[in-house]
Amino acid sequence: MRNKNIVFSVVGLALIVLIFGFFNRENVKDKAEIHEKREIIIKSEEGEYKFNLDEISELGEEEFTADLKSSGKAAETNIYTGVPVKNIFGEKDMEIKRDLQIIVTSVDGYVVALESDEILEEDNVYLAYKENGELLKTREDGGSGPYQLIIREDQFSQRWCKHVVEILLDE
Ligand SMILES: Nc1nc2c(c(=O)[nH]1)N[C@H]1C(S)=C(S)[C@@H](COP(=O)(O)O)O[C@H]1N2
Ligand SMILES: [Mo]
Repeated sequence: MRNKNIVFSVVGLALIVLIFGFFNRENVKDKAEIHEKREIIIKSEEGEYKFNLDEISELGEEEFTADLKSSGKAAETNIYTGVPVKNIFGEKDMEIKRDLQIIVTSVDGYVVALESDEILEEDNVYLAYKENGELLKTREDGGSGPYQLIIREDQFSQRWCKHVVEILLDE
């Protein structure tokens, strides 16, 4: 009797995993396509918008320095080119209210959470597409792009989400 219950539980769990995996398939494929085309999606309750590199670079491009701490290496100061994340939402008149979460998702499934208050700060949170004058390479080409989140004031780089495909303003 107990064995039977265990078997049912295991089969049940396996089914749940398969079903979720099936529905997630399209999602994973869409993200890979966006990554390959150097696009990015901005999302909130108000809607969903896709940008390409040209469109992003017109949203107040800035050059700035930030200290990258890669695992197993000494910190290095790099020059990045990018736009403040708040400008991307501003372009679509999406209001960034205080005390909200911003969820940044990458093509490899890495997810980073920020507070909307951090996005609103000056000179802190950027979506970068160049490092030391060169376009960030894709994951396949061994880079951290095409887009990487740079949080200048973070002491460590674990929230510097590489290969960003989506930024969600979670209301
Ligand atoms: N997409 C993605 N971004 C990521 C990570 C990751 O695994 N996937 N690792 C983070 C961590 S822990 C660090 S320290 C920085 C730098 O990573 P690196 O050590 O690979 O250069 O990227 C961050 N961004
Ligand atoms: Mo890290």
